[in-house]
Order: sequence, then C-alpha cells, then structure tokens
Amino acid sequence: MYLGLDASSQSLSACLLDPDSYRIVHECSLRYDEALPHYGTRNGVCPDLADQEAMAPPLMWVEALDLLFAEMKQSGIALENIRAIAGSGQQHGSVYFNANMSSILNSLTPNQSLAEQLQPGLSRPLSPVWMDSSTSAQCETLTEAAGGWKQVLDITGSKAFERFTAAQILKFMQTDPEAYSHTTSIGLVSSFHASVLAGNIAPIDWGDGSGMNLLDMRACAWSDTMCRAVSPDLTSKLPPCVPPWKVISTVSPYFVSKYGLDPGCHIAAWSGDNPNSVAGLGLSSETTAAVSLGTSDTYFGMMSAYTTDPTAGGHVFYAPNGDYMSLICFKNGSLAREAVRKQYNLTWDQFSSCLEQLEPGAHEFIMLPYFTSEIVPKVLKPGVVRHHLSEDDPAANCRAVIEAQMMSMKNHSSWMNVSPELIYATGGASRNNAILQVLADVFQARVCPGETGNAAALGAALRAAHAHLSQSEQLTWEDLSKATAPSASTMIKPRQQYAEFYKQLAHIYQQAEEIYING
Ligand code: ADP
Ligand code: XUL
Repeated sequence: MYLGLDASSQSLSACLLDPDSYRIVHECSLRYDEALPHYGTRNGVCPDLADQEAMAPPLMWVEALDLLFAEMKQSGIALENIRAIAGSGQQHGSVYFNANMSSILNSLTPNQSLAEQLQPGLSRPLSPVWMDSSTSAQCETLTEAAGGWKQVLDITGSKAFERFTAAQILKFMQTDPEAYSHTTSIGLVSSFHASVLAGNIAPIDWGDGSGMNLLDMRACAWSDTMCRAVSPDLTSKLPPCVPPWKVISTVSPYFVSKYGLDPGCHIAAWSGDNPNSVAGLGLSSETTAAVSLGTSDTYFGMMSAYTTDPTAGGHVFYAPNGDYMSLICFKNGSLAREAVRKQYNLTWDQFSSCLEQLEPGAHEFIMLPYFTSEIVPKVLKPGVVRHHLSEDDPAANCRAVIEAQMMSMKNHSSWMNVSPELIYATGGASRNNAILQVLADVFQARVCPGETGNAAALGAALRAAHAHLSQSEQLTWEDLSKATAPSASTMIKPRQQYAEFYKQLAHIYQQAEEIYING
C-alpha cells in the first residue's frame, strides 16, 4: 500500500491506496481540538494570541501522528505492507529546531511518545501558521532589502505576504533574538512531519518551498537575494530544497518497532496541501481548474509557463510534476461559512436549503464577508458589510456569503487568463452540492467533486507511489493521476440562464470591494 498523510490546519488524515489499482482502501482522520484537547486549540490554532497572530503547537502535530498510527494499527491495518509514505502540510507554517534536534530524531525510542522526546529539540514552542497576518512591517522591510515588490514577485512567484515564511522568520528574529540564536535549522509543517517519520532533518520540497518567499522559482534553489533580505545567516539554517518526487529516507526505526512498519518503507518528501491537492485531483490541463473549500478557500490551476500575477494577489508554486501551478488563497472560506451557519443555528442541510430557497438574480443584496482578516483582497481589519441585506434573513445571508466567495474567486482569478470548462472541487465543503451549484453558475463551468473530500491526502499517497516507483521504472505523473481523477458521474452543470446575472454581479462586487478597501 501507499500511505498519504495530510497535516492540515484542523486535522491529521490518512489515505491508504491499493498498489495496483491506486484505489483508496482506507481513510481516517482526527481533529486536533477534539482528539488532543489538552493543547487547548480552537480550529487547530491557539486562542488568546495577539491581534492578527495565528500559531499552533508543533508537539500537538506529532502527538497526532502517534495517535493516528496507533489507531490504524488497532483497526487491523497491515501497516507492514506500506511501501512508501508521503505527506501534505498546511503551507507556510514554520518549525524551529535547536542543535539537539538532529540527534533526537536519530535516536527516537518506542518507550516514550514522540511529543516527549522532540520537545527539547525545539527552539520555539509555537509555530506561526498560514492564518497569521501580523507581519506587515516585516514584509515591507524585506521587500525593500530585496529591491522592491516586483523583484520579490519575479524571483519567488509571489510578492511578500504576511503568512509566507520569510516574513515570519524575520519577525521571530526581531522579537526573540535569543531563541533565534539557538535555532540551527528551520523547517515547514510538511518537512517537520517528514523529519519525524524519517528520523532525520528532512529537506523541503519545491512545492511547499514556493510558499516561503525564499525560493528562486527559476533556479529551484534558495535565493541569495531573498535569504539575505531576512538575515545573512539564513541559508545556513535552511535544509536542502528537493524535487517533490524525492525519496528522502527509509522510515525511522521508531515506527518499525512501535507500529510494525517495514524497515524498508520509503519516506518521500512531503509537500504543501495545495500542490498535493493538484496531484489528488489529477489536474494536468490549463482548461481545468480546481477549488479547495477547506478552512481557507483556494483556487488553482496548472501553468505551462512561469507567469506571475500583475496585480500581485496570486501566487505561482511548483506543482508535484515539476510544472508550475497558480494559486489564490482566500482566508474567509469555511471560517466565513461556519460563522453564518452558526449565527442562524443551522445544520449544513438547513444551510443548503436556505441557499436553494432564493433564486439567483431575484434579489439585490450583496455581502463583503470579511469575518476575519482577508488575504485576497488584502483586508487587515475584519468587517462584514451588508448592502440591501437584513441580518434577520437567514436564507439571504446564506446565499450572500456563498455568492460573495464565488464572485471573489471569479474576479481575482482573471489574471490567469483561462476560462475553465471544468472545475474540480475538494475540501470539507465540496460535499455540499448547493454550494457547488453556485460555483458552477458563477464560472459557467461544470463542477466535479473529488472522490474523496480530502484530495490533499490522496495526492500525498499518489506522490508516495510516484516517488517509490520512479526509483525503478519509468512512470509518468499523468499515468498515475489518471487513475484517480474524479468521475464525471457526479458532475454539477452550470445553469446558463444565470450567466448574465453573474457577469453583472461580478462588476458590482469589484466596485464594492474597491470602495471598501480604498475608502
Ligand atoms: P482543512 O483541511 O483546511 O482543515 P477541511 O477541508 O477538512 O479543512 O474542511 C473543514 C471544513 O469543512 C469545516 O470547517 C466545515 O466548515 C466544512 N464542512 C464540513 N461539512 C460541510 C458541509 N456539508 N457543507 C459545507 N461545509 C462543510
Ligand atoms: C495557501 C494557504 C492555505 C494553506 C492552508 O497559500 O495559505 O491554503 O495552505 O490550507
């Protein structure tokens, strides 16, 4: 079997694939808040931090690893049959190691938990994660040091963003120079999990490395200009950057003795959740886009050439096959949908009924849904604006929040210059057909929900197979991903009668957004 793990914002999930058919044979998941309540997280992050900060305890993530392997073993899964493991991490989050980490990883004993053993190897007990937007000052500093935003965009595929790792490292260095001086190595959420499984400090793959503002996207190597803009010693603290299909090691003896894994089981490089979702959805053409409706909403597609967003809201990352992918991230994804659902005390079924109650075009309301600060468009101060929309009307608010999200995706993806004919959907909300219908109507494209709500875990499992098999045979990524592309039987069709209405609404949203942002 091939195992894909997904260490996402709120949960750790596993997806096991049959080695011949690449079909899913087992899936399981645990939510950090519920399975590990002693860390006190809310939606996977620590409550009560300073304004705009978002952090999570890395020890919680490793405790979750122990728990998930124990659960899989207990439910009778033949873990000894796993040939290779790869994984997916929430992007941008960083983990800080001191000089002890390497030897701790090398000598993990099954008699103690991972969390107990790894604790002395961390130089920072909390990891900043992608929801953090507290580093605007650092973004400015490093942009200036690197020669301006156009230079940063050109080198790294993105302008400096608050959640990206470069600005986060700079903030750590400025606010806790003592702890920074004890930091000998910096990893990502993805490479941290890979390090634990491999029993060695793991490299960072190109895909997740693209979300750091530190990778030279043309050279596939750490950019001197960008690293220096953070700190002259930064390059010495970064692990190597490797292709996403690299086998980095065999599994650590810890997992062999404790959970019965085969000592020859390969650990492949982990990557970010968005590149993994590209793999899990079998995305390979520019006319097909994908939407991930998870804690954040992301919109992404494949790119044949390196093209950056002139409006600088979007990103270019490396895809798992070594091509480029475009990506836009909206923070008010499930966070905003949940806020509306909870405000009116609705179940998801009731939310869907509300959404279907009102016909598109039969109303004039709009909502700007910044329940929390927003990445695209950049809104640092949360605020919800309702035009012609009464807060007392649950159905109207359900429709307004979903339309607002889809309008934002439509408007902000226009730089990609492709009108997708087909959109694959993944993430927790992709099981909601009423939401997907709005997506189909707004983009006038067919929408196909993924076979699993978790394309990131599936993509990781496929990447494990790709890395493992590439060692001995010629295997094209296209062959492998065809095996799992979502089936057309569950396709949601766009309703043409709403095309014109949504075209007009897109202009209205664009104007409303501009007025909100520019005052
Ligand atoms: P992440 O991987 O970012 O942690 P997921 O992709 O697992 O998140 O999505 C989790 C979210 O999915 C939950 O916060 C919840 O709001 C949403 N969700 C779950 N079921 C539904 C549903 N039926 N309709 C809409 N949203 C849903
Ligand atoms: C992408 C982003 C989020 C995280 C968490 O840039 O910040 O999608 O990867 O899912």
